[in-house]
Amino acid sequence: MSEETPDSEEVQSALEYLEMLKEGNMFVGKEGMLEQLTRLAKQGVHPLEVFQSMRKPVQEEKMPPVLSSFDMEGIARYIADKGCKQVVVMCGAGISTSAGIPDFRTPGTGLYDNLQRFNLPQAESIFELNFFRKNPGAFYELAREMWPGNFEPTPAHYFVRLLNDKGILLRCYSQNIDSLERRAGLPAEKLVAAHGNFDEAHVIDTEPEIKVDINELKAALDKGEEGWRALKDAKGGLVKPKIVFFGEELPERFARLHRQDLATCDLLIVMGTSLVVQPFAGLVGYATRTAPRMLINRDRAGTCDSLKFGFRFHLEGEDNWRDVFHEGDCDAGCTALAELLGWDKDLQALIDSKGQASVYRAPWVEASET
Ligand code: CNA
Repeated sequence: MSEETPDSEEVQSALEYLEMLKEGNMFVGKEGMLEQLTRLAKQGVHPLEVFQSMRKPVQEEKMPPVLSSFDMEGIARYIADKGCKQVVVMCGAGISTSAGIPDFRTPGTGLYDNLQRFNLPQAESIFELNFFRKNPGAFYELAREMWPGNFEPTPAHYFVRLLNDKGILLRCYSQNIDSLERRAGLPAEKLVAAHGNFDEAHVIDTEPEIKVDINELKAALDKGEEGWRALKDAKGGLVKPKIVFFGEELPERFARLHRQDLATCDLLIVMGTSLVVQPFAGLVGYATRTAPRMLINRDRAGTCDSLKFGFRFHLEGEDNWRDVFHEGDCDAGCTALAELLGWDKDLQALIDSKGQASVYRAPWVEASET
């Protein structure tokens, strides 16, 4: 995934690219531009990224509206009238904050504002491979705190489970590494843990990859520095849970499924994410053009001025034919949608029983199954 802080290789490559353009006389009479690009390159921003962002936003062909109203009521009506069966959910750290797991970017409470104790050059460094190679202790301490088992699913997690039990969930794409979707009872085939999780561990920088039992890593981390150093010696390298760091590839499952899923979805629900980490954020733009999209979040994210084919809910009239922004907490938003669909008792039963309750299929799914 990418949202990296500059490392020397990136800076080097960006500066070399600029040098090449300079030799080709690209900056004659445009010295100011060269100066600015050099400054950005030193921060790790490649000139190609700058050129790309200068391009005009991609124009989308408008469509007749696919919602009767551009709010949650409109979405609920659409689900029932259309008989949705292929809902895709995308979620991020915001669906787990009410479980007690901080997100990354919420000012004050987010992880990035609370990592000073690790003495990091920048907050993001804690999830960077280069930094981990040199200073694994910081990540290991954080991993110990966030280790699954210490937290319970939230109503938003049970809502995703509810969509599945109703028979209308195609897939849930999660950026979260806390595995709470699975703990809420979502079957493995319905989840794409796009940034990995704590299910498996591996020795970094090994090809073919050396796998390590995750419980072995957990036991080592519980012993503190002595434990992870001993594990490193025993395995011939640092062991890390299979969560995706900045600069690492996303799991093969993400690559294999996302295009087809988004091309066939009949509704996209996005929850609790700032939509700034790529390639995950780009999924919003892959949703088929006739599928309504709803963002449930504390703040706006992923609009088309920042994301290719992103949300258009901030645009007026015919410029928005399918997008809804429901401002607020994920739990409240999910509960409101369940209520509008007449599924609030089912949702509550799942929450109260910690996922043990059984739920009737959506009427249109039941009718098609009998
Ligand atoms: P982020 O960038 O921190 O954004 C979170 C978004 O959710 C922000 O827009 C918040 O305003 C919003 N938000 C926070 N709490 C709520 C709430 N209760 N209801 C509604 N909105 C809320 O996190 P992203 O997920 O967008 O960033 C992707 C990173 C976060 C992934 O790589 C994850 O691995 C990583 N992460 C995961 C966890 C986890 O597994 N629980 C925790 C922290 C970070």
